[in-house]
Amino acid sequence: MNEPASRRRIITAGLAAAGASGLAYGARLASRYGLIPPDSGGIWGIGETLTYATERVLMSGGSVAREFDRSAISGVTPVNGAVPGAAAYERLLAGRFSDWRLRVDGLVARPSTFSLDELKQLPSRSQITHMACEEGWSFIAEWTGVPLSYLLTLGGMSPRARFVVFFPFDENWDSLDLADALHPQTLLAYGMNGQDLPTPHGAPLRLRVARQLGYKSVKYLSRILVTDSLKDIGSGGGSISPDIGYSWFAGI
Ligand SMILES: Nc1nc2c(c(=O)[nH]1)N[C@H]1C(S)=C(S)[C@@H](COP(=O)(O)O)O[C@H]1N2
Ligand SMILES: [Mo]
Repeated sequence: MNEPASRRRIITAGLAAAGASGLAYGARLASRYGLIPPDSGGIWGIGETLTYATERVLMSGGSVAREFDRSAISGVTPVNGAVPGAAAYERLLAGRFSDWRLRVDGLVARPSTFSLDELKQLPSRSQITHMACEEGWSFIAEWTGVPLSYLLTLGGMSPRARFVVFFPFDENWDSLDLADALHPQTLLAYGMNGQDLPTPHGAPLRLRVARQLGYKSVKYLSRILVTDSLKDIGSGGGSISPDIGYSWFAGI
């Protein structure tokens, strides 16, 4: 009992030493290649930088999340969070979102707003993917919507753009780097399992990011901002997550 325990200690100590120099090297590389996530200064520090940088280097070929057959769609679709209580949201919901507009602004040549009907007329994509919540539950559903890359191109995204920020009607704002924002599976979804997006799942429009945990898929969207820096938004960590103990990058 003692012996393996002490061996384990030695191995762990060795790994920690190797890990420390690896971390320093990794952090230098990450900084050289622009692989520092916006919350690297927070409690996640260097470990968070390495997770992000490793995924970005490993996945630079453009990996895609698995898509499933219709037969895999889950019968039960849990919900995270309450429907926003903001008066503005309640009013739009009562009017079945006919007055709702998505605002797209920031580093785009043509800042604009889109009604739900206008979004529905743009090219759409449907995909059946797995939504995994950090709380441990998950489900498979079909999502239909406009590829975010299409909308960004339509707006004339500036070459200075580095992040896309998503503001909902509640406090759960978030952002993506361009690798995820322009990824072909990143959708602005207005449909779920062949119907309009149900209210608790984020009506009228939500983000679907297939390669990250569920919390990155911001529901109840109101505004999309294209920016070159996240440091002046909220507490500067790129989303509400670092403020509440989760990391900005949630790749799976
Ligand atoms: N605006 C907003 N978006 C949100 C949330 C939220 O509370 N508010 N919860 C997130 C979390 S933690 C998860 S796991 C997914 C779950 O999506 P669902 O509620 O449609 O199942 O939505 C994410 N998007
Ligand atoms: Mo979640």
